[in-house]
Amino acid sequence: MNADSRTQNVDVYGGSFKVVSIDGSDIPGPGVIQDQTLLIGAGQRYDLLFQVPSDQRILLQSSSADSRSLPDIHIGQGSMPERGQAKGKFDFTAYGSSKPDGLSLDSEFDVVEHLSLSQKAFAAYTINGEIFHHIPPIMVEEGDLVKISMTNNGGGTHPMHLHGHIFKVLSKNGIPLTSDIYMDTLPIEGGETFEIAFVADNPGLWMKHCHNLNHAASGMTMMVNYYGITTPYTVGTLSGNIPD
Ligand SMILES: [Cu+2]
Repeated sequence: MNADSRTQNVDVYGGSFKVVSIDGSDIPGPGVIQDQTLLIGAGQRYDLLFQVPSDQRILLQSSSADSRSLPDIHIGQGSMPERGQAKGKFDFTAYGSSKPDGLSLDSEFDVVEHLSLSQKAFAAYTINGEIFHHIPPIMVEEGDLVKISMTNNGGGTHPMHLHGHIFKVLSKNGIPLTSDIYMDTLPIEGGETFEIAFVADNPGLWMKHCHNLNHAASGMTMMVNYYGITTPYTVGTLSGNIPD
């Protein structure tokens, strides 16, 4: 499943299932769950594995109060499951198991950055109080181990997406994750702080932005740049490019 350019809350009714991967990265040891709501950030992808009952269908229903919510999805045949409030909110921070892979809060990081996500007047969405392209890039060397903490100091959800890399989610609100979760887009709700880490193994000039695209277009966009990589292109309408 994926969302569109806005975050979706998807209720799953009528059968047990596993979340086997997020953003294309497998989750080790996924457990069987039922009647859960999945918060799927804009740009995220979830892979679900169902046990379809013989006499009842599975229903996936977006509960976002948004005219652009996803259409209902029916799987299997038989009676409709009872709709209503899903019993729990899927918590990826305590789902699956851990296979130590050398990347943890105890790792020695070459680059450590903090990003404060917020907003200011005129509906501008900011990172560290600035909007693109006034936000300084995060500069890395190939091979660096990079840790970024991000706090949503405003309202709403910011699904923060990094191009060119997948990152490991290390902690939420200071509490280390008990499983190995890799993503390329992490939804951060108001008041939440996450720490993520990645290996700088793909030299380039990469966008890091909120995947709620009207937030991205309103400032919440920055770059992760490798030293020594340049581009002839410039940012802004003077270049002749009109941003969408
Ligand atoms: Cu956002």
